[in-house]
Amino acid sequence: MVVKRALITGITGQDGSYLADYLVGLGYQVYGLVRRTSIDSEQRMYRIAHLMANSHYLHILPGSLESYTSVCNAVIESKPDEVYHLGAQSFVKVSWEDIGSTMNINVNGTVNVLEAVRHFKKDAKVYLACSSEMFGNVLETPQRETTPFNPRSPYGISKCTEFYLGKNYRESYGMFVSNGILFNHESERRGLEFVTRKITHGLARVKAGLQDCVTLGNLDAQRDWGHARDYVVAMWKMLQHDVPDDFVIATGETHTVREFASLACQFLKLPFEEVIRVSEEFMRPADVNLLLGDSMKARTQLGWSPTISFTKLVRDMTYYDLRQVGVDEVDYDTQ
Ligand code: NAP
Ligand code: F7E
Repeated sequence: MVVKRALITGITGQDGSYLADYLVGLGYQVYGLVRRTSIDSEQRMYRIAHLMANSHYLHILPGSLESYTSVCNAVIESKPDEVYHLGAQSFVKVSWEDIGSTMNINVNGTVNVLEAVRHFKKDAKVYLACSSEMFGNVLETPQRETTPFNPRSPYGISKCTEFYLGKNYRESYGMFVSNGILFNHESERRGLEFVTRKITHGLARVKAGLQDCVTLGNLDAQRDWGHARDYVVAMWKMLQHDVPDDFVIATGETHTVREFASLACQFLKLPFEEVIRVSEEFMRPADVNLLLGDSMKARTQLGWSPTISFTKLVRDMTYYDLRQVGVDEVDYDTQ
């Protein structure tokens, strides 16, 4: 049997780590591009530490997306059948505070990946991590592949550019480049800066008596939240499809930040009005108010569908964070 080889950028992040788990499980040899500063950081490497213990399947290649040379070296060394380009400055709020890095990493980084593949492994199939943030101030609901983009943040603009780069390399060079338009997906491995994990981690600390409350921004924002473990399967399925294409990946359900926080409070038996506060500090210059995806194309053409419900997502994240702060979950109602 031929063993497939995959190169993942962003392997230390939420999605990269779940994708590495999935591909190793399928018998792939997995190569991960990791920044030098992160290789030495236990905090940055924690999501793939369990895989590092089995280095027969996982290979770490030092490099950064801004450095064309390092991306070329990674492609030459890994000789990938499939490239999953997940590395990015992915936090929307920071994209206003540091637009330069956001564009350098997300736009120039994508050019570097596509050029390195074009020059050194043109037959590799490429996955690009596009985003529902491209729909921004939405022009249609639900949002699907044909919905016009209307981004509201520098991050959203960078992802629109990534989308068009993918389409252009497909059309100009005949390369297999697929764009995944993924709606928000979360997990126990989500970064603490994103609202879902900020809520579950913060409330677990409140329950443990380590802080009084969790302070948030826009509680009315609505998101179509799925679980990252389901979404990495969609990435893989896109690269097993006969032709490269663009696919929306979403659950088809939307919930407010308030609903997410209130459900987490219910699981922990905490009074929402007392433990959730609001501050201007966490508001954005322009927010995306409503996201709701229609993933019918992926469901019919890729045979993909989400398996983890909103309630299970909130419950799993909440109890995970509770265990992290040393409180035993069995004392709480898990229904
Ligand atoms: P994440 O947890 O923030 O991970 C980002 C990854 O990118 C990390 O491994 C990070 O490495 C790496 N990275 C950042 N700058 C880099 C650079 N200059 N050179 C090399 N690597 C760099 O993000 P995620 O949630 O897994 O998302 C994965 C991708 O999907 C991103 O492109 C994101 O924009 C996109 N996306 C995410 C969602 C979502 O809801 N999660 C939805 C749609 C699209 P370090 O550890 O070194 O920082
Ligand atoms: O915000 C509101 C905030 O930072 C969600 C990234 O993975 O998904 C993610 O981007 C909503 C926004 O995710 C706080 O204003 C309220 O309306 O968790 P978030 P995001 O901006 O939707 C997309 C699809 C990506 O592609 C991105 O890479 O929650 N909100 N209060 C807050 N958000 C944060 N972070 N912190 C708060 O205190």
